Amino acid sequence: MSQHSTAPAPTSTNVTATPDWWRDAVIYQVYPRSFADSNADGMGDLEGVRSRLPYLRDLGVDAVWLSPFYASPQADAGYDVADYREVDPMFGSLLDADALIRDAHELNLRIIVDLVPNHSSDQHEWFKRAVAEGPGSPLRDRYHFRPGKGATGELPPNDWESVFGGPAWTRITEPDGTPGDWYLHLFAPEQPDFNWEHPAVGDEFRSVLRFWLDMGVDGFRIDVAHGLVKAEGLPDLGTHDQVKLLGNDVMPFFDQDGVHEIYREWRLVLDEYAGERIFVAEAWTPTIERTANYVRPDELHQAFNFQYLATYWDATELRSVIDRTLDAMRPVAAPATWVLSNHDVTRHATRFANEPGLGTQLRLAGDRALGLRRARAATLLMLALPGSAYVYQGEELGLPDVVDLSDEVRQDPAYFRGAGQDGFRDGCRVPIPWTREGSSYGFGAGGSWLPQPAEWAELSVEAQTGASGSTLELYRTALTARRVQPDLGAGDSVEWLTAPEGVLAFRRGRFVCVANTGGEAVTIPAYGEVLVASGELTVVDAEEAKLPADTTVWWTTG
Ligand code: TEU
Repeated sequence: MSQHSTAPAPTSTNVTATPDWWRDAVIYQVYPRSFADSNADGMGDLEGVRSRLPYLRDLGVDAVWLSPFYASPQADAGYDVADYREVDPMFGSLLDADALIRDAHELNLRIIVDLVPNHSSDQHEWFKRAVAEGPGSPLRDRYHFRPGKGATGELPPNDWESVFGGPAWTRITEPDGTPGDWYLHLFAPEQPDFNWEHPAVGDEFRSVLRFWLDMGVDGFRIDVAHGLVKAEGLPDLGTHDQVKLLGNDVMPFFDQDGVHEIYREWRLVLDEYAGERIFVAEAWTPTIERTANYVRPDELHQAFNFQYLATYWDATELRSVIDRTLDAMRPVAAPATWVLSNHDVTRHATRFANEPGLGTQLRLAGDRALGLRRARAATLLMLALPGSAYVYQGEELGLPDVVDLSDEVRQDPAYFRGAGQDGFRDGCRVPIPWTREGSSYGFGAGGSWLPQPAEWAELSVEAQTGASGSTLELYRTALTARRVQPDLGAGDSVEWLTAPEGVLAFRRGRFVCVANTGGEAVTIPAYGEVLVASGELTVVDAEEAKLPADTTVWWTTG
């Protein structure tokens, strides 16, 4: 937080002006339906989030990113937007959004909203009219409508598959009842992809940006930022091994060079507004080097580091991804980002409770205690790295994924279309336990849309607050340290120190971070004073300390 000593000055958004605040910001992801429920309908809402803002301020984060709360039929938990300028009644109203933004700013928290430009809901006005107006409707050009192949058009126009499984095309029934054109949806059928070659689409989204910027938001997380532009002619892929999100070649529907043009235009809009507002790209690209293209100086500010998220708890692999990330970001002068969990992947406490190589969507509980120990250590490692870090709601409580949800309560469309796909995302979306007792452990007074396990009473905010050694207190201590210590978070490099096998050690100014990813305790030099540790460390003498397995420690060296 090198620049956080800057004198407070009012900005248009009322938060303290801190130049480059986003370069080392810790950004907390709120998944609104699962955070806090103010009206006892079992579903979280904006009022619920507002009531918990003091908790987020005390946790020590800089900004809050909210997953979508727009008008939506909720076919994909709000990532199917029917009206980009409305709040879904399930989450509240525009007035609630306004109150939330204002209150957050009073508390010096910034608000980032989720923008979903790759596709709309099939209940969006444009799409409904495109279908209802019949063949030849000019609104069809705003999406990807195509005639089918085969004698009667009975086959999809190309071989692309949806990320959620099955064909990426659905055939419509024309107003006269006959089978008609097909439309493209890289996700669920209820999420038709926009045609970004059509100027009306770009005009609309620049206007939507302005709508929320005028509301006072501090930035946007761009959903599927890699997907907006499709290769000319929508060419067949010719293979069915097509929906792996990382490490593939560039796909005709992902990471096309044309997307960068869009972001250069958006950047001009954003920069008209005071207060250093930002864009963060949700861009799944084959390599971190290609991710760096999204954060060139005239494009977006940050991009999620999914290569880091997909790395197992292993010193060699972690060091390699950290080096590659920093090397890729340096030439474009963008901050690295670090993320371990979000609403699309198995929580890191559960990933690390299991064997490596199982991917980021599993339904195995694994060794819970081991997973939690590693998750805490992984978080401390992440928070010592230069750049910006993302925390997903509930990870500060050490929540695991809920792996035994029954099919009746699951809502993730990826699960139900999952012909060979992953799609176990409900397990990381279970509502937050705030209290030991009460309906849904304080989430709300009306139960919770996904059932919470009974063990979560002891993982609640209430149970962990002030409890020495709790995961919540570990996060608070680490986040506070980041806020007050200039050397954590700042810069664009780490100085690696010699360390035993399975151990990562690096210096960051007046700090040393040592992470033991191995299964045995190791003896390491006592680098200074222990600032925070994810487990019990034995200081042997003035020179040496014993670092237990799966533990990270931060030292201050002077
Ligand atoms: O996700 C994009 C994406 O490709 C993956 O995260 C994907 O959802 C997952 O691997 C499928 O199993 C974004 C959102 O974060 C996600 O919640 C949405 O479902 C998706 O876009 C569509 O909007």
